[in-house]
Amino acid sequence: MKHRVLAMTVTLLVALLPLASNPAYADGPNTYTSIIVSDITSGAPVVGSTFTTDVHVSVMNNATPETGVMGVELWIPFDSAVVAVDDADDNPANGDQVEIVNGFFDGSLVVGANETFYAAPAIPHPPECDTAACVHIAVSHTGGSGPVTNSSGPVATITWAGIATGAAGISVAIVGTGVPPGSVLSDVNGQPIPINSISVPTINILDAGIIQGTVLRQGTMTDHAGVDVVALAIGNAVIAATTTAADGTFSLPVPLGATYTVQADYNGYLKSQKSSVYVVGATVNIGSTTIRGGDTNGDNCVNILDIVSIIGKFGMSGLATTDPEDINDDGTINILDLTLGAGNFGSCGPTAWAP
Ligand SMILES: [Ca+2]
Ligand SMILES: [Ca+2]
Ligand SMILES: [Ca+2]
Repeated sequence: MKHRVLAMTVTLLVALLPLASNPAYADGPNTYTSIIVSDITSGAPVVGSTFTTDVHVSVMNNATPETGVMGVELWIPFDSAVVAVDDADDNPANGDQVEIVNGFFDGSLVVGANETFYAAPAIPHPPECDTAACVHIAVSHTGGSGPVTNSSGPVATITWAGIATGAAGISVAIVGTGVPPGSVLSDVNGQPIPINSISVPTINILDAGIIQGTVLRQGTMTDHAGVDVVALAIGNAVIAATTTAADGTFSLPVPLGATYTVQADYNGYLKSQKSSVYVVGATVNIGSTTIRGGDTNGDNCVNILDIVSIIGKFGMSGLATTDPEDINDDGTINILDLTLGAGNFGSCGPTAWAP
């Protein structure tokens, strides 16, 4: 028996040797392509709010002649009971579009298709789009760098609207059965380039919690509108972003059951921050904060550099509200702005979340 086991082992090794030394296995294809749907780049994956993901194309050549990508056609199925595409052109008459972007292509974009199907399309399509909704885009470019041989970048940004809790079910349909086709890349001669891999995150839509609060600007002569407020998750990823209304109030939809840091930021002011905001109920009100003026150079401290730049423009008027030395946004740089800076001299943000 021992002899027989040994003989089988030897036979197996011999059988495996040609495979292991086959260069086609070791090196893979000479041209390697992938389609990557990014994780959430902004917004929040919650019911009643929107979030964005980017669609990236990547191509790498490891031998000459190199294959270049001149066209990208993608079919992106998703579960329309959970998410919908938020119309990029805000025109309901032509259905729901996504935003086609430069990045992978650097020339003038030529868009052959940009449409969302919530029912089986009338045009040739992959089988997934019979049962799921699908985003369909086709894009090429003229000018620029021509065929893309070794690069990775976005071709589209999709804004999704959360409709119900559950998995968004986003995927990329690669394989079509003959005609109708699946997603495909094209070279400059109109020949298809195989897609070697896809990468799509699992995105779950959650019930929304709301963080409410108020941000007032010290010394403002206009109103309290336009302060940027963000909710950050652990690791400082932006989960939700908004701006204040004229009375300084804001409302940030975020996924329930997590802890956030809320930051308020406005041109010319120190940041203010509230950490450890645990959103477990439907709405959490974190109260009000007053942000402190005088940080003209945006380094989140008020020091001699800021005072010098206010003095340097002292007496100027008719300025845009975006002028950083016009702290109180009245269009004039005068003693009121200098006093704000002098009063906060030596302070750095983020300041405590306090009235
Ligand atoms: Ca539209
Ligand atoms: Ca400063
Ligand atoms: Ca002023």
